[in-house]
Amino acid sequence: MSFMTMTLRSTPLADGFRMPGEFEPHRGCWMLWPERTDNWRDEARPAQRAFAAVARAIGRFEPVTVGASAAAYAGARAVLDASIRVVELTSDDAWMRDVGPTCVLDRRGEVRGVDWRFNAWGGFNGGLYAPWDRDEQVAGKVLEVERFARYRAPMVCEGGAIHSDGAGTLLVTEQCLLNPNRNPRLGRKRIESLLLAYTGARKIVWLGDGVFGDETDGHVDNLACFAAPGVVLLAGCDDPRDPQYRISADAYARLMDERDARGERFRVHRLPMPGPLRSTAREAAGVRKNVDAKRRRAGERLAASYVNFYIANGGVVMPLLDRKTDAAALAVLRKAFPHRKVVGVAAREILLGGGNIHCITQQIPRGAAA
Ligand code: KQY
Repeated sequence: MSFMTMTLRSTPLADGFRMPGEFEPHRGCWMLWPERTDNWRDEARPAQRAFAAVARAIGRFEPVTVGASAAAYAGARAVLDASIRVVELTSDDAWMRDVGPTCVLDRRGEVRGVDWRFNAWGGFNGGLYAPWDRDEQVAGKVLEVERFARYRAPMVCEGGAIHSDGAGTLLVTEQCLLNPNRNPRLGRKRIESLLLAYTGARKIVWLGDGVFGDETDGHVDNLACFAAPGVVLLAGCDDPRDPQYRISADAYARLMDERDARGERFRVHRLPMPGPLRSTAREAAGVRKNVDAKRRRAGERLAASYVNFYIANGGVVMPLLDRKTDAAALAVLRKAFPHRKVVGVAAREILLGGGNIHCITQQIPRGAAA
């Protein structure tokens, strides 16, 4: 028996594999440990406490594994609950959604992983840091630990740029996936056919822009996601003076006009928009400057969204972002997920790093036991 992850030359679609919905059963969840002091303030300590709280909340529902570098391992082990598995795994930052594998599943329950090309959300054309070579290796390493075969996709993509309903539909944004800083040599048609080939989906539903100010160039996982096939949660905005208003209205209109892969219309639950939230002078001052990483400036609007939650087995772990809107968001999520326990985790420290709970997690589908 070989323990080396096999890299397959075919595609998930050709082999009868599909990307399941996040709401389908999980084997567990992977995360990474934050330590970049040029992205996480105050030596990354507040972010580490927030990540540990997310791991603890998800750990109530399913097994969690956290990858930490050799240098950070002992600290991570000390802060994370004993029930969380910590493995040595070096990365450039801590966004497992984007650098981890996108898992696909076949009818017999075999799980395999798609390893997208990663360029730190835009490479040298607006990307967030350089280098990113250690991030590039994360998906392959996770697949090796999980003993899953790997598909190496010939395009730049991040896990946060795609949502699947598990029934043939993929939700994406034009702002991100057609951005020239991802796949400048590929046109819309080729991008569509590669996305379908590597997720096993049959139809792509294109939204326009992502959340206002989202430094990922508008990842869909901050704007909209599936609660079930045909059921979408969307970041809403009620203030016509807010630049988010047009973005949310456009996404809603597109969803109303569209059908999913089964030919069904979408039912859309709108989540409230927190804030608008901005970073404070104290928060920005706690981040070390580095010419090779995006600068964090005081007063910048944060791309805050309640859509950036994680669906676990029997649970939903949502970001708490704004006392004025948290309860209303919780109520929407409870209604959309009547059979799951919705748990909130204080998430401002994650938001300050440019993402949220969905961005720092990656589920592994349960599949059938190997
Ligand atoms: O949206 C995500 N999936 C990740 C956010 C990454 C932000 C990097 N600073």
